[in-house]
Amino acid sequence: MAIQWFPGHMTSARRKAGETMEFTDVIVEVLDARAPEASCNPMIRELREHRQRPCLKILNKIDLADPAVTQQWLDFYNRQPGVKAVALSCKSTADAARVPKLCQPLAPHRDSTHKPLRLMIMGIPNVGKSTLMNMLLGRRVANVGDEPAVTKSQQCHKINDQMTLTDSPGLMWPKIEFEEDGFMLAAIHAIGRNAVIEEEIAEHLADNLLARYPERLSERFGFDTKVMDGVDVIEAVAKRRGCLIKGRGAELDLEKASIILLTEFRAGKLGRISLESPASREAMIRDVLENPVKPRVHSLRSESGETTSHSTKLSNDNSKVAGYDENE
Ligand SMILES: Nc1nc2c(ncn2[C@@H]2O[C@H](COP(=O)(O)OP(=O)(O)OP(=O)(O)O)[C@@H](O)[C@H]2O)c(=O)[nH]1
Ligand SMILES: [Mg+2]
Repeated sequence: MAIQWFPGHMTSARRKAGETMEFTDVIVEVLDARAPEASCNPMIRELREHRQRPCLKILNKIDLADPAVTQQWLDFYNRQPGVKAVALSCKSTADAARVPKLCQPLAPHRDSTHKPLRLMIMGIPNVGKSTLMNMLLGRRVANVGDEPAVTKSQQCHKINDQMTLTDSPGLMWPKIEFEEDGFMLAAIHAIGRNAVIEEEIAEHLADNLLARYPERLSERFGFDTKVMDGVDVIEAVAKRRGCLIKGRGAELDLEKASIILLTEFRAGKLGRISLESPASREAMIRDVLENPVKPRVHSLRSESGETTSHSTKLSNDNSKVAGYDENE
């Protein structure tokens, strides 16, 4: 089941972003370094290309991403016209302090001794935009939190006489083209809980980790991953951590195990991990184009070995799959 999440407030946020962009000199686009292209909103690129605005791409949360892969992404983005890419952690004062100096050369026409350079921070939810805003201002002007869609409206502040900064709400886009991107976005916690099923996200994350960092799973949870698939990993986590459904004997609580895997991945407990690299992304896109209708049935086995189709479970639970919650 493909993940889509475009809550109501994002329609107005998108319109407002388009309006503000007219009066912006440089777009500071914050991406998640663990999944830079999956977290790169095509709608933001369209808006910025329409207005021909230069862009500083910040691959944020480098403390959680694989350094070698982050370097590959920097090389990838720094080849794009009108783009400068850096990798940093917005939680670090020293890293955040580099941002104004990196933006200035991107708008050489703007003489900031007379007119302040106007920056707008954009990006998908929960990537660290408001954290950056607060760091640059040296005080807490915006709420931050490890939940997507904390910021619901724009706010502009003066950093100094030479620079202003606008923070904006996290923006998703109406249709995520590649199914795998939806799962990566959910794994990094950019998608609201109402639009996802934790077990399914964890299963995809486990598949990704098995393919890219199997040793991290073994180190963290102490099992041998050699003949495992994603579902096996969730079951093994449940066994290792003693996740049992109350009153149901030895039946494993796979939901609880899924949440453990997701939480520990998000907190960096499995080490620094990148969910995609330029090469893996190219291969993923090639695969989708060559096999356009390749239905992927997600199944979580019960202890008895009986298999339940996850897509059936999903389609019967409208509250979980709607993803278009106007009130969110
Ligand atoms: N590990 C790590 N966490 C970070 C970093 N930057 C931000 N965070 C955390 O990421 C979470 C989201 O940060 P926010 O600044 O609220 O993100 P946002 O992009 O403004 O999110 P929305 O307002 O929901 O769009 C918070 O828990 C931050 O503490 C970083 O460099 N490393
Ligand atoms: Mg915010």
